[in-house]
Amino acid sequence: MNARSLLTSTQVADLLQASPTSVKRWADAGLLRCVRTAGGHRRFRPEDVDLFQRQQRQEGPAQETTDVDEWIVDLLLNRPYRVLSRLYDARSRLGSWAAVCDGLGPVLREIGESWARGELTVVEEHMATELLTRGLTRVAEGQLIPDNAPSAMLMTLEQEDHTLGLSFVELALRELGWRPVWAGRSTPIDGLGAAMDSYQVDALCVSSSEYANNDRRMADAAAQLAALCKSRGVILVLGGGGAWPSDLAGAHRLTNLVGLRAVLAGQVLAGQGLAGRVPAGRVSA
Ligand code: B12
Repeated sequence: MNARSLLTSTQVADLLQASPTSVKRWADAGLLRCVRTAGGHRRFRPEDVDLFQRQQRQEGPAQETTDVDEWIVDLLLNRPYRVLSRLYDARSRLGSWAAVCDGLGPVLREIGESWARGELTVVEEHMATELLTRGLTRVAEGQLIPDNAPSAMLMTLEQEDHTLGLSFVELALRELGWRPVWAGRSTPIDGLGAAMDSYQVDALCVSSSEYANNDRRMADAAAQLAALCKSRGVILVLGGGGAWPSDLAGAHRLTNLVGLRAVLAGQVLAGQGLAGRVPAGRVSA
């Protein structure tokens, strides 16, 4: 294709009547295909813009990624009822809590970038993310899970305070009929095996944010976790934007919650002894 027939983000924004920031966000989220110039700028083929436009029309305004700015306004203005109503509205449109939480990824990333650009203060960032966490917890705890349901321990590694990914995991788990067992933030690997034994967990879900960008440290931690899980027959799921190794035997490396549904439902279908403990009707992906 001739480089001159490619469109810039601003030209696409004009065509779609959106802001260039939204266009870049759609591209980065993989919703709108783009190519990069040698200088790293995004360029768009007209047919990809056309396809995106048609998909948007078909799917209507249901794409969670399109209302990032509205989410951020409600979070920053500390509107708990609006946040809850947004969560339930998104659930009704997107069909699963996993999809809702994946749709919240761009909201959090935008909050992080606004903070890094100096547009949000640390206090505002804390307030916005606390409000979201509280909303997610409130929704999650409304879904009661029987004590004998399969369970997953949720944790982040030591020095990792980013727990929102775990709140996402909790919602996705409960919807599948799984019971979350919170170890939470900055959990040491020492003593983890004993805890997994006494709580008899079926899976270990570990979240790490982009802050966890030390490849070596992440690879070491992942190997230790894989060994602990393998010897106990526990499913290991490594999620979030951190630098987990991508090809570790004995671990599922996931970057979204919809994938978690697929992994856990797959485990049940694979008949690994959990099927009898999952409430009927809860296991389909
Ligand atoms: C909220 C937030 C905080 C909050 C966390 C509150 C909380 N309870 O979680 C607080 C204020 C505590 C915080 C602190 C810090 N933060 Co902070 N934070 C963020 C922010 C805005 C969102 C993090 C988040 O929840 N991401 C969740 C989603 C969006 O990201 P994700 O990891 O891609 O996960 C997706 C999937 O993988 C899936 N998923 C996640 N986990 C799991 C797990 C499983 C099992 C599965 C299946 C799926 C799954 O869910 C998501 C949606 O699909 C990010 C911005 C960003 N880009 O992430 C910065 C960010 C991560 N923070 C950053 C920084 C620098 C810090 C601090 C060092 C700031 C400081 N100077 O104190 C500290 C570090 C604290 C620590 N020791 O961990 C930087 C890291 C940059 C870097 N590469 O180092 C970021 C990227 C902001 C930025 N743009 O600069 N932070």
